Order: sequence, then structure tokens, then C-alpha cells
Amino acid sequence: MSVELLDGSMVLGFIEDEQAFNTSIEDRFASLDSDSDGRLTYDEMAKELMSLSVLGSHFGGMDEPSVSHEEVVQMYQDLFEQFDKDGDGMVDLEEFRGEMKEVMLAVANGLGFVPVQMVVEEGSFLKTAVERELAITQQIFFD
Ligand SMILES: [Ca+2]
Ligand SMILES: [Ca+2]
Repeated sequence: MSVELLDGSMVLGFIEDEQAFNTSIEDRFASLDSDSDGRLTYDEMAKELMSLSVLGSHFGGMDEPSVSHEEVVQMYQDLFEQFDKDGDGMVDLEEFRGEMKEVMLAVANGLGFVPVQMVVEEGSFLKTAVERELAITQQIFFD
């Protein structure tokens, strides 16, 4: 975990950079797919669902302190179903890519254009978006 300064244009730039975004999606998918069968089960997705629910809480999704364990489980299951478009109980790469794009667009819209400090997890999409932006900035600076 680290605290980074993020704004909407940074996240949008990352989504629109198709090659960087797809590579990052494929890496993330592969690291979640612990049995490497090319599909993510609910258990394999759990880690990602947790980091997405942190995003949700940042944007007012889960700020009530009285959320019960059952409600949290229900929220993860709802999130998983959002990914699993064809409802076969597994999330494939296309489903994962499609939904992550939606989530990241929602994050970009939620952030707006005023940079905010956010706690980002190592290897997460937001972390990659920050690293990409830094690399571009350094390139401009050193050229
Ligand atoms: Ca799997
Ligand atoms: Ca599916």
C-alpha cells in the first residue's frame, strides 16, 4: 500500500492507452488466476473484489460503520456477478477486461480533475496508472 496523488485525467489516460491497459489487465488476471485455467472463480477474485470495495468506500459506497459481515459478503457476490456477464460462475479475460474498464471509468469520473490523495495497493490498476504517469513525466523532463 502507498498513498498517491491521483486525478481523473491520469486514470483516463491509462484506460485510453490501450496497450498499457491491456497488458496490465492480462498481468492482473494472470496473477489472480492461481490455477492458471484462464478463468477466475469467486475465490480467485476475492482479493480483487476487496480492493474494489475499498474504491467503493472511497466514493461513498460503504461508509456506514454498521455494515454486517453478511452485507459485505453479499456486496462481494454482487460485484462478482457484475463481472460474470454470462452467469456461468467464472470470469474470463474478456469479462474481466470489460468490467475493469467500466470500474476505472467510474473511478475517473468520481475523481474529477482535482488531484486527491488515495491509498493504492501495490500492483493495482490505480498504482499502475500512477507509475505510467510518472514515467511519462520523467520522459518529458529528461528529454
Ligand atoms: Ca482459475
Ligand atoms: Ca462468465
